Amino acid sequence: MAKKNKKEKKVKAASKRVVKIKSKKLTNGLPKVSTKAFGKDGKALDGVRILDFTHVQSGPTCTQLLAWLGADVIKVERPGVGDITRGQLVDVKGADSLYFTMLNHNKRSITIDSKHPQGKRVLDALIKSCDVLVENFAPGALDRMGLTWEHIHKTNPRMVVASVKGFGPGPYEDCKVYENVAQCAGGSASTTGFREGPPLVTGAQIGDSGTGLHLALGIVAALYQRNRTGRGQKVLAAMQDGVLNLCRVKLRDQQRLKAGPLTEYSQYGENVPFGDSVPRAGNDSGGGQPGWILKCKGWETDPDAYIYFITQAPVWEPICDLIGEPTWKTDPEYATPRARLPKLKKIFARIEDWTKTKTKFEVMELCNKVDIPVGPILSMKEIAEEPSLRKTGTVVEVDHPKRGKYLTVGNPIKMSDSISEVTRSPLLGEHTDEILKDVLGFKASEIAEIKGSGALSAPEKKEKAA
Ligand code: CAO
Repeated sequence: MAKKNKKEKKVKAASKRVVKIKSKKLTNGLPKVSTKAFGKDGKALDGVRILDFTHVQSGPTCTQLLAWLGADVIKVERPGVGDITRGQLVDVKGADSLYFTMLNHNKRSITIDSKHPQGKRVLDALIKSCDVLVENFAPGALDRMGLTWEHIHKTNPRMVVASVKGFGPGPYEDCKVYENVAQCAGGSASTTGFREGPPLVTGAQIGDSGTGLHLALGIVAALYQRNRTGRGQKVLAAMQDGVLNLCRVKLRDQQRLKAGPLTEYSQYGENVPFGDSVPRAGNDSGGGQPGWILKCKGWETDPDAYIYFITQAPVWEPICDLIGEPTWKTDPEYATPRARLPKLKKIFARIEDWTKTKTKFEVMELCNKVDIPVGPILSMKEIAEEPSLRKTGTVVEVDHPKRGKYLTVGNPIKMSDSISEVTRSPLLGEHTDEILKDVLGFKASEIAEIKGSGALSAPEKKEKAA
């Protein structure tokens, strides 16, 4: 009997193992499917803690996004000063600037002098308790603080160390870089603007915010890989690389030049020869469907009374009907995309005669009814007042204790099971005490010692000699 029992137990244990293995196979190693309502089971990056050593725009864009996705972001700032943007482009005296508040939502702030021995002690404690360090200091600055990759990796081998730099390894790797430098070095400026004019930078912050987005993706991927390997890694997003990635289609065109002129550029229709590098293409569309910006009713006084109009080939007939040129539907001079290419300037001038009789919103309505792709040139005022953007949380009103209510751009990435709420940016050092106590577990006596050392406060200003 005892023997039988033993055997039964063995079989049961084996079958349990099989069930376990089978169920693992069934769920692909993932936990059971949540039964909670979508949006009620936490956030995508819950449990991830970020040591945010970023400043200005590129780095803060990245960590703000991670905070919206649920990470606990602890922003380390220099005592007394903080992120330099707090005091840049100030519009409300005594309050953090919009430059700062709009890039640092959902974060906590601690002030630490990273070069003070007690400051280093706090930083090491943060390195041990965080999953990711994100920084965008000038090249070498992190090393000069003593926070080399070797030191960080030894202190916390699981930590991901993510950096924005202006350039990757190469001749410019030591350079300090701001937005427009990156736009120029990444190929955007040389391909933006009109052929007869100088290179132009664009209003979209593709160097700063664009690179911050690239870095955020690298961080999330590194955290995913860490689930398998158990270790952290370095993640680098160089601003030149980020801009070039966004200018990918222009490097495409550079290579197409070898095969002959770029026929979709209006320069081709105007019989202007191409040189040996991609020219500026004004408002030509980057794809194979010709497009241009056209005046609408009121353009004489309203600088934004314009519309982007795309003469997409499949909707050529409705375009002809709308603008009152029905014969162009069958006229061999206009009926095919190839026949139209050399006449784009004339065609757009004719379409503009029509758009000038309507507001940009009337053009939008009429064209969309027949599937013609058009884009009204929306001013920032119009965007700020657009009810649908408020409804989706893309434009959000936030309350701030020192500046009152202001508008910001919320999380542009909408997830059905990780809902972002936008909370205000922290005041300088607002969370220093709670981080020392609750996150790092320092005792009251240790906190007093660290604070007493001056590592967390601004050096007192020396009195001026009489
Ligand atoms: N405690 C003590 N020192 C601190 C500190 C802290 N909490 N935080 C920063 N510092 C120190 C740094 O250690 C550095 O000192 P050293 O030069 O002695 O090493 C110093 O502050 C200045 O840092 P920085 O060189 O990064 O700042 P900067 O204003 O001179 O340059 C920028 C700014 C943006 C040009 C440079 O950081 C950079 O090139 N970053 C990488 C590219 C980037 O992100 N550019 C986008 C900026 S947004 O347009």
